[in-house]
Amino acid sequence: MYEKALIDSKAEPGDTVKFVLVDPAHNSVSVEVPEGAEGWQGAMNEGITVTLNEEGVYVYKCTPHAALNMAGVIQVGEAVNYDSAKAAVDKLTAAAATNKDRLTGYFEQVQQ
Ligand SMILES: [Cu+2]
Repeated sequence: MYEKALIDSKAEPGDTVKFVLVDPAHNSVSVEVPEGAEGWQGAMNEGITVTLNEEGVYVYKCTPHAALNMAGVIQVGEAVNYDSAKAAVDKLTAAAATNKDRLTGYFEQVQQ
């Protein structure tokens, strides 16, 4: 599991987030990023470092464990893409088989 996976976080534009692999068979892939921001596609069994340059809400998941709702939320500055981020969270949650309240619980902590 990633050190920071499944933990909501608030960052500032330009901050770097490092996903550290501490357990095999995971990755980190962005699902929703603010307009103008670059998404990321972490390889399986590798950590990834991403720089979050744009303000907004970033939603990410672990591809092989999306069914477990293994996903997270990072808020960078203002939540300028709140609605589209919420839509991404709702979509991931609807597709998940278990832990239905996990990601929505993180998203509830996003400050508007
Ligand atoms: Cu995983």
